[in-house]
Amino acid sequence: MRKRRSGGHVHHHTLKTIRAVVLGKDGVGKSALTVRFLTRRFIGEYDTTLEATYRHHLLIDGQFVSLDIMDTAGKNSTEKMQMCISFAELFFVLYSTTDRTSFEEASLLARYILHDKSQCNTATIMIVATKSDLEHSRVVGEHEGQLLAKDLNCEFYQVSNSEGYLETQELLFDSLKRCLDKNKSSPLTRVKEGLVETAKSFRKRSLSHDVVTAESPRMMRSKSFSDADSIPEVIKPPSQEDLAQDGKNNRNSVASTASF
Ligand SMILES: Nc1nc2c(ncn2[C@@H]2O[C@H](COP(=O)(O)OP(=O)(O)O)[C@@H](O)[C@H]2O)c(=O)[nH]1
Ligand SMILES: [Mg+2]
Repeated sequence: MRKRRSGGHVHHHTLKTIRAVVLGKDGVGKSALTVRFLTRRFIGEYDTTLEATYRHHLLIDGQFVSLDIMDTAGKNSTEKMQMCISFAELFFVLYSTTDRTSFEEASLLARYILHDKSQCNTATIMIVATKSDLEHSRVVGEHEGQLLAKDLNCEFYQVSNSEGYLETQELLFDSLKRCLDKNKSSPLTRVKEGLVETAKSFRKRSLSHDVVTAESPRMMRSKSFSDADSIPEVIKPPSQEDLAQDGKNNRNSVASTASF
């Protein structure tokens, strides 16, 4: 599973931007998942009204990716959904395995995105069931989530935000990879690049060195992140010009979107 991510080939000159949004009923674990994506940590209590967009740099199969991820909160109005659809190409639609109404809402949200004409060819939707650790409180079976995803031709993941980070990291990387693959020009290009990647992957490197998990003090904006220990080291992305510029944009663009 990790080999796929450890290709040694690095495209120094390209930085792909992927915009993602995390959706779902309040309480399903959107903030918990976002924080797992960004810091690998689980804090337990999150500001329930905080809506924010974070920028995160990663390296996936030799491709530098700048991920803008919006953690939403509050009612999912039509206006808000339209804004999310125009913002993002990648959608994490969450429901809690312990809350059937959240499952129904997730179904509506995913259908809404799919039926929006401007997104029907480009959106990548991941249906994510959360709180799989709370087996005793489960009211939505795993097969129900699988069926929904199959029905909508989306991907399905069931995760626990509270127990470990590997499955949430896997979800993140798989979804970003899908977005990158969608952007690739042709099947032939894909085959060629695949061969190059396979050859390069003989030069094995460890996951921890390949996956750039940059995080920044902007997370300190929320009280929930005030524990200095929860801020992992900042790993400098290697393309200096691109990323110096990007860093500037970053400070401007990372802002609360509480005005939805
Ligand atoms: N046991 C468990 N609790 C979770 C999980 N995900 C989130 N929570 C908890 O559920 C509550 C709501 O999570 P939060 O991320 O704030 O939900 P949001 O409103 O969708 O952003 C918090 O108390 C979290 O600690 C999970 O996978 N397992
Ligand atoms: Mg939240």
